[in-house]
Amino acid sequence: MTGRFLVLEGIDGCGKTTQLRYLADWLPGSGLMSHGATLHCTREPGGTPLGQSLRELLLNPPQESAPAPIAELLLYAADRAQHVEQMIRPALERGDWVLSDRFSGSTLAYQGYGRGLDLQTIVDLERIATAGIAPDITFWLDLPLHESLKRRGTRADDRIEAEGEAFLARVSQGFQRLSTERSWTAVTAYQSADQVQQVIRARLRDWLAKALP
Ligand code: T5A
Repeated sequence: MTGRFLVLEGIDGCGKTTQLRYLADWLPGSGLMSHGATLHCTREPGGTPLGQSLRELLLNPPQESAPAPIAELLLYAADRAQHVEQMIRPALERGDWVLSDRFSGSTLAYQGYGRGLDLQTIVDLERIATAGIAPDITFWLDLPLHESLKRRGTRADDRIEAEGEAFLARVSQGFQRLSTERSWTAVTAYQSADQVQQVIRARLRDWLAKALP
């Protein structure tokens, strides 16, 4: 596997999409990617055509179709299995770079710490769904809850966001624990988008300098 797999994680509204766009503009000309490598930007849920359908079912289900917690967990795992098989693994095998808005850390944070589902079951499912693919580096955008709520403003909540503040607080604590346990790169997201981006770029350069021979 010669490519690189980068992931952005964090609570809703922490700025992942914004940072992903900045990285997508900068990375190809940054000199960090090897010659001929392509950058693929993607997200979970919804990184494949099947995943796009699953995303709709998960976030905006038709009335009375909202999944029960275990069904929700399995749908996120199905989205990931398809994403890895159809998109991420082939790209990495070609030597390309993949930049994903969320990956398996989100399932531990939301379904594990948020919903209270068994963490070991989630780790077992992660192993099945990812089939050995793991991010090379995960940036955790650390944002206080009140700022996340403020940034989301009056935008309509999806089904997960509508779980409310106590749920999001558990998710947030989960991300904090995961960041330590999994040695993620923590970035303070409570600063301007430009400042966040500069920190991410610096941390990425440092990491690549150590990771590359
Ligand atoms: N989920 C997902 C699970 O429960 N389990 C799983 O396994 C997975 C994979 C996905 C939902 O599914 C859940 C988690 C989610 O609830 P989503 O729409 O993909 O839903 O994810 P969200 O994270 O909710 O997407 P958002 O668009 O809400 O948040 P982002 O991408 O983190 O934030 P962004 O960049 O869109 O920014 C939000 C707002 O803040 C502003 C932006 O302009 C925007 O208005 N902003 C800033 N403002 C001030 N300072 C900054 N530094 C700013 N950066 C951005």
